[in-house]
Formats: sequence, C-alpha cells, structure tokens
Amino acid sequence: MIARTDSKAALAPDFMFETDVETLPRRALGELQLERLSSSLERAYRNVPHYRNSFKAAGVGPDDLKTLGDLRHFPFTVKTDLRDQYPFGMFAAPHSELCRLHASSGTTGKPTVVAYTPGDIDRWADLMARSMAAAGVRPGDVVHNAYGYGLFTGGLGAHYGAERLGCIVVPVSGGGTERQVMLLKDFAADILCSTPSYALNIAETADQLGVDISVLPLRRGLFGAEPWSEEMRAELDRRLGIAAVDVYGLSEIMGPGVACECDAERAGLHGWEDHFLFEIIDPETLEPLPMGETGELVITTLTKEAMPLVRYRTRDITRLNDAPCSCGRTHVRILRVTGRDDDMLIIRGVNVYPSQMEAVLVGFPGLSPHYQILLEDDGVMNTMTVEVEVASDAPASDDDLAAVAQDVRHHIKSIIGVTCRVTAKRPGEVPRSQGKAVRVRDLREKR
Ligand code: DLL
Repeated sequence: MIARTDSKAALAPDFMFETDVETLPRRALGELQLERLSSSLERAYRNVPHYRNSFKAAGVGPDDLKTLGDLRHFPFTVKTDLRDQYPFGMFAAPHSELCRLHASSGTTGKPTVVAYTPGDIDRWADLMARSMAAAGVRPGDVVHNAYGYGLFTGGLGAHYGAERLGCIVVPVSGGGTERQVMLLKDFAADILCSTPSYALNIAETADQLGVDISVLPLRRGLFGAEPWSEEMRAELDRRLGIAAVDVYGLSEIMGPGVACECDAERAGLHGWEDHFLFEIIDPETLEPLPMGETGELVITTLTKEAMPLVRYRTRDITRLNDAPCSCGRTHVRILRVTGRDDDMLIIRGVNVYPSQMEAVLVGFPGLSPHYQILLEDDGVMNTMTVEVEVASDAPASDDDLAAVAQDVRHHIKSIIGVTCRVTAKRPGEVPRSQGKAVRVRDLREKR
C-alpha cells in the first residue's frame, strides 16, 4: 500500500507503481513471459474445450512451446469465437472461482462476455494503478471518473485502479454534463478519466457555463476507449489546461490499463508485457510482422485465470516501438491506435479511418472540433458526407456555411486525397458524445 500524501510537489517525477517489474531488463522480461505463457496455454488447453479443439486442429499442444517464437504456430482467437461460445464457453474457471462478469455491447446480436476471478480483478487494479502512475497520477489525487459504470469495463477499471494507487475517486460515470462541470470545480479534481470525445463535451459545457477549467487544479486527463488524434490531444490540453494521456484496453483482454502512455514522453503506450504478449500481424497473410511495422495488434494473456485468450486478434491497427524510453520503463510501446481495420472506410477507392478525418478537422480555423461521417450508397458506389460544425463565435449565415463547407472539402481532398461532400452545421447541431462517440452513421443499411 502506497502512503497517501497531500504534497504533489514532494513526489519524484519518475514515480512508478511497481518499479522493479516496470524497469525489468528485456531479457528477464522475456524469460518471465515464456514461463507465464507456458502455464497460460496449459490452462486454456486443459479447461476450455474451444482451445483443446483448435490446438488439436492446428496440430499443436502446450508442450510445443519451447521459445516465445513458437507461439506463431498456435491458432488465433477471433471475436466470433467468443460469440459462438456465448455466454460462458470460453471460461477456464468454474463459477465457484469467479467474482465478476463484464460484457461489451455487441452492435449486432449477443454481447461478448468476459469473466474475472478475484486474482484477475486484483491484477487489473494493479495494472490500472501502474498505468495511472505512468500517466502522472499520484496518491492523494482526486480522480473524477466519467467513464461509464456498468457492463462497460471503463468505469470500474479506472475506479479500482485509482483506489489501488491511493487516490480519492469520484465515481460520476457518464452523462449529466453540467453537473460534471460543477463537481470538477467544487471537488477540485486533479485528474479526469473519460473518453476524449466526452472530455471535449465537458470542456464545451464548461465554456457555456462560464467556468474556465484551465485555471482549476485539473492536471491530467486519462483518455481512451476510442481512437483519437494528436490534434485532439492539443485541443484537450489547451481547453482543459491539462496534459492529456492515452490509455488503451479492451474488455476481451481485461479492460482499460493494457497499455498507457508515460508522462515523460506521451509518445506511444507502454504495453504491460509481464501480463500480455503483443504481436503485430499482417491482417491479410496473418504472418507476424517485424518490430516497427504497421499491422493488426494480437494479444495473448499471460496471467488471466478466468478467461485466458491465445493470440486474440484485436482488429486494432498500430505498430510497436521497442526503443528505450526516457521514463526508464522497459516495456514495449504500442503506438497510438489509429482505428480498427473493420472501421476503415473505402471511399472511391481511398482507405480512410474516421480518426484521419478528425486530424484534418480539429484545429481548422472557424470550425468546432465536433464532426460526424455519414455513409450512403448512391446506387453505384459508397459516398461520404462529412458533417462539420462552425465554431460558436463564427458567422453562420447560409452563405457562410456554404463557404466553410467548400473550404473544408478542398482541405480534406488535399490532405487525405478523398472526394466527399461536406455539410457545415450551426453550433450545437452535430450530436455530442456521452461516452464512446458515434463517428460514423451508416445510412446504407436502411435502404
Ligand atoms: O474501451 C476499455 C477501455 C476503457 C479502454 C477505458 C480505455 C479506457 P471495449 O469497450 O471492449 O473496451 O473496447 C475496446 O476500443 O479494441 C479499440 O478499438 C478501442 N480503444 C480502446 N482504447 C483505445 C485507445 C474499452 N486508447 C476497443 N485508442 C479497442 C484507440 C481504443 N482505440
């Protein structure tokens, strides 16, 4: 248990939650991974019929793992495997050993269910505490937690982590944005946890209420659960007077805290390799890619008891960086996840991720940072309309809006290379986020 302190200044800038393991030399980290991977594969094989069958079909067994490189012979796990085993077929522990279930909201059909033993919850709290400390959170901080509580892992994940670190948690959850502004101010929060899009909503609501958040004690934002851009980071830093830090995770693997940026560099998220093994594969050939190349992130859990996953295909597109980091942590960095390969839009033959659109729009003169992408089918091909919104102090006659739309269209064409329609809306007309933002509205299905 870390002692609580009221003096933030008294804490060393390189404070870590678990220094020994966070700075473990890479060779020792590899040895630890091999030992843990071996028992995790054994556990999956012994207790989960799905893995027994898929290992046998691939002609491998846990004993075939002699080096970390041997993992490439083991089969992948995909989201549909989890759906096919709904609700409890992927569990490697009996009900008597479980203490919690979470589920991700399936856009279609059944959700994906995940389970935890008390040991899993304990390790999750440690990893989230480790992530928060890396991000610049300190014991004694007031943590305003606006991630949704419930089946979503964001709320409870950040909650347990902050408590484990020795912080004072304000469990606000999402929504009621005016009240959030009041509480941030009255409770003098040091830390805001939310999705980046909801943080922007909070910043805007504060402006409307005449509250200047940038002069409040708030110092860090831990933002994740959706893709966001460097441009959005600059916007959130400026509007909230904070350093915005990227935190990554997914319910299938654990929840938030699988990886987090450090305060020192804010350039890539340290993935906690003593609990997870990260690979990047080519999503077409499924072959592992060398360090530094961009592809799909694949994660194997090393210490999960209730639901170990072997080579889980996240669909998240990123790359790894194993260069030493100035913070002293030795764990590999996962670069900002720009999007999921199933979110990629193909418009007139050009591949576009919604977050690329964000990078172009945020900071564009006269625009607010709110946007939405509408997908339609004109009978021949997919078309894209980008709805943008003018800034609250920008002129907004019909002619002004048409001129802005024209400028933005040219800008998108010149930066991303895609031709699309642009509609400029008046302030407040683009829907605001309460949690994970809906960036794309697909109107093609309704035809
Ligand atoms: O979003 C867990 C989480 C909660 C992470 C709070 C961070 C903070 P799921 O609902 O299962 O879990 O969604 C996981 O969200 O595969 C990514 O596509 C996306 N995602 C999560 N964090 C980031 C991030 C939580 N920092 C899915 N950047 C993942 C980009 C992210 N995408």
